Amino acid sequence: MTSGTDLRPAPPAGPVGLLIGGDRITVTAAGSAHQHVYPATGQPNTTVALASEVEIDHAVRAAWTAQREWVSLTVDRRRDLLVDLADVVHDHLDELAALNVHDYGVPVSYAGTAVLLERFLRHFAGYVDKPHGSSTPVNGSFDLNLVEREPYGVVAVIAPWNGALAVAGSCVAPALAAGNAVVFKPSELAPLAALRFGELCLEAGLPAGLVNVVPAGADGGDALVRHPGIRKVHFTGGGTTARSVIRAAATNLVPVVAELGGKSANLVFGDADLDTAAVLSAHQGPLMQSGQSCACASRLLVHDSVYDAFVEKFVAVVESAVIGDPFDPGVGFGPVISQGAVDRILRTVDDAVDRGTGRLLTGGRRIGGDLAQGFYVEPTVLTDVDNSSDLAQIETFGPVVSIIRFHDDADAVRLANDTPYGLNAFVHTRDLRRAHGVARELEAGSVWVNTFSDISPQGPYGGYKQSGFGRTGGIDGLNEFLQIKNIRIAMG
Ligand code: TXE
Repeated sequence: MTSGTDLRPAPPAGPVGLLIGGDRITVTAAGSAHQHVYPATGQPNTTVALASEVEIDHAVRAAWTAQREWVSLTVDRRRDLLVDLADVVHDHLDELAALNVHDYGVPVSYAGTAVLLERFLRHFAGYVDKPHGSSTPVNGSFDLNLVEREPYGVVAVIAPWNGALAVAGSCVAPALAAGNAVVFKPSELAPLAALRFGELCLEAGLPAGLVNVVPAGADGGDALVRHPGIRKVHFTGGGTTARSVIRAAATNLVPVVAELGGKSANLVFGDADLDTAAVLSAHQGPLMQSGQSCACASRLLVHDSVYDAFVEKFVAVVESAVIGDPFDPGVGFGPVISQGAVDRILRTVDDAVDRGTGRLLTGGRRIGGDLAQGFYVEPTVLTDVDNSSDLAQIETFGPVVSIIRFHDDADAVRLANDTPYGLNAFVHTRDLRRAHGVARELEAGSVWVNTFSDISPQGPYGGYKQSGFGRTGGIDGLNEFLQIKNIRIAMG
């Protein structure tokens, strides 16, 4: 391993427990636990108790008690508590970034999700003491008609392993700002940073039970969604799981917001700044979080006129990635989440090469040497990819990018939209008319022009098509956690 390993913060001593109503529970009724494996070494680093139906019920009950206390506080007090939480998160950014590394091996140089968490908290704290409702005149009467926006009460927030802190910011923060309590279920594969966030909520002075953190797998997650005390579900994860969640939510007809996967197109036009586009595309493609991001620009569409020149620049940037120990601040590329992910990613690449649906330009192998024990896969680029192939149509969720050639703007839009997903799209051009025109034609919830997916608390984020529905961020993200009541008062 490179320098810096002797400075690594130790993982939490196991067993890591649940946080329910302010209590830390390390032994669950079902006694189930997850042996957490550190992806950079393939070695176990701690054990995590997993919530069963019993603990889920405790968490929902604790949440209802805390929610009633939360809404008994005035809005200025609630606002100030969320600001205090943002301050406490700020004071612990390094610790949270280190826990992210222990969770899923993301390089400490990418502390993005911890920083996002603070930004979202500050943003949504600003909504708490602002008007949430309105009044309207009514036909044929002088009655007083109020349109109120009220919290649901207790909501479930379910996070994927690659972004628990980002989901804490984009989902838990607005839920609290709207007056709800939260039962927050991180993935069993990455619970550490989420649990620490729950403790920071207590340190900031939020009522115990307002944020309950219950690591669990599918069973615990299903019990949470089905619990009669849950009034809304915010799910972030893959489409297959989303279908299970939506079916379970139908039990009590509970509304669901789904933030799902993507197979985002990244369009490089002939007039683009190729050097900048190459750097942005490498970062947004195989390098950021080793491609384990819903926003991964995994389909790189390049205009004929600049194809050879751009591909050469792009591959050079990809091959310059600094690969190694995620705790080394100089490292930008870390492992993938598990052995299973290594196998799945390499199988995807091998299948494409064997079927002739893509030609390997770089990567495609597991990384050996002193990283052999970890789950490291080379940043991988294939060219001449068939856009209808599995490689181009199925989310790889790893450091693999497919390059596809296009001839004109219409061809680019057609290829980009030829996917069941619609989460992000990226456009590189100097032509303002083309940027606007293509952005409007792309079937994606977020379009990024000459930049990477720099998610902000202000901009609504979410999917078209099978990338999900509902939004996080901004007033749209807040309203996902408010329900509307119409009150009409007769005035005689
Ligand atoms: O998802 P999974 P993962 C997507 C990304 C990829 C996926 C990777 O594109 O598709 O997330 O994350 C819990 N009932 N996004 O592998 O397997 C499970 O324990 C209730 C999109 O974690 O779907 C975990 O906590 N819960 C996103 C969560 O569901 C269940 C950004 C997700 O698990 C369950 C980041 C069940 N039956 C990743 N089964 C975006 N769009 O912003 C599992 N879970």
